[in-house]
Amino acid sequence: MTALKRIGDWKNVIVEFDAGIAWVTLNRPEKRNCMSPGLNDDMVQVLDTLELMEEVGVIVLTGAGDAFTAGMDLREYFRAIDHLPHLQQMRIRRSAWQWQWRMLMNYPKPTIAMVNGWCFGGGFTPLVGCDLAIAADEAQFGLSEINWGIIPAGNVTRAVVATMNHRDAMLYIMTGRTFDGKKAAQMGLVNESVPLAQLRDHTRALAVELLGKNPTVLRTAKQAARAVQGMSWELSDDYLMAKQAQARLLDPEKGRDKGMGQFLDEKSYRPGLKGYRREE
Ligand code: ACO
Ligand code: V55
Repeated sequence: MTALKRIGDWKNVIVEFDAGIAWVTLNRPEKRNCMSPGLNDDMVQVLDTLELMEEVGVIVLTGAGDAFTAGMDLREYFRAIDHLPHLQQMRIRRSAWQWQWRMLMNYPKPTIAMVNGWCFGGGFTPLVGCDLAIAADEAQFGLSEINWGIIPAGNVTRAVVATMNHRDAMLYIMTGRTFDGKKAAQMGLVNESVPLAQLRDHTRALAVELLGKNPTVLRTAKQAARAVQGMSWELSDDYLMAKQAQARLLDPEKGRDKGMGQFLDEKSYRPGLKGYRREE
């Protein structure tokens, strides 16, 4: 494994860089990486920073120790702010939603959630905010809100119904039962699950695959896949043609023309089977 280079100096998040991949690790292992206002503020800054770093092509979100994240911090994010004026509570909630879904869902670079362990409640929002997710077979997920007397808010319910089918969503929202990584993959909450010992290498391989794609086109494709979800077919068709025209205009490597030239003229590759040669 190549050496990871540490970037920045955040209290609650470790950011390491390695050959185009930024490994973002929620780092409160003694608190199972539960999300405090401080951690949320750090994550807003981390995502802002990585967005502009040319050398960062893919982001992997994971957790230190044996948790991905135990959800929102019941002490610091809930009880400690109960007595604050509503406007101050709203400000504290803002940094949570800001990174967990607003920033992640429209992020200009591909994002992968690498679920290494516990993933509860509020953890589902950044999980679903990431484009792709790989879990350890051993990871345990749960919508535990019902177990401590709240409903899954903070857009957790929205994230769940966007990824799980109606029966599964209802079952886990209403019971708070836990399920493992294999079950999460079977339900489509994550793309796949692998033994914990293979999780990092497996995730790296997916990240490297994404690094091989044209970044302008990849960004446009993933943002479009989110955007069309709220559109009629009429609007979506027009939007997608416009986005494709925009991507073509913005693409410095002129991928579309390269791809066609290498297939139709040179006959040097088959787009159904792999990508065009990007160098040259
Ligand atoms: N909020 C605040 N503190 C937490 C949280 C949390 N969500 N999760 C864990 N911690 C703290 C514990 O209070 C404990 O702190 P302490 O050492 O100061 O006493 C420390 O993290 C370790 O927790 P343990 O419970 O001892 O760890 P264990 O490995 O035995 O269990 C587990 C891990 C299952 C994740 C357990 O900590 C747990 O149930 N956490 C809460 C999960 C949850 O319901 N999250 C909220 C979801 S709802 C929402 O996010 C809106
Ligand atoms: C919850 C989660 C939140 C939040 C408020 O699931 C409540 C409970 C993900 O953030 O801001």
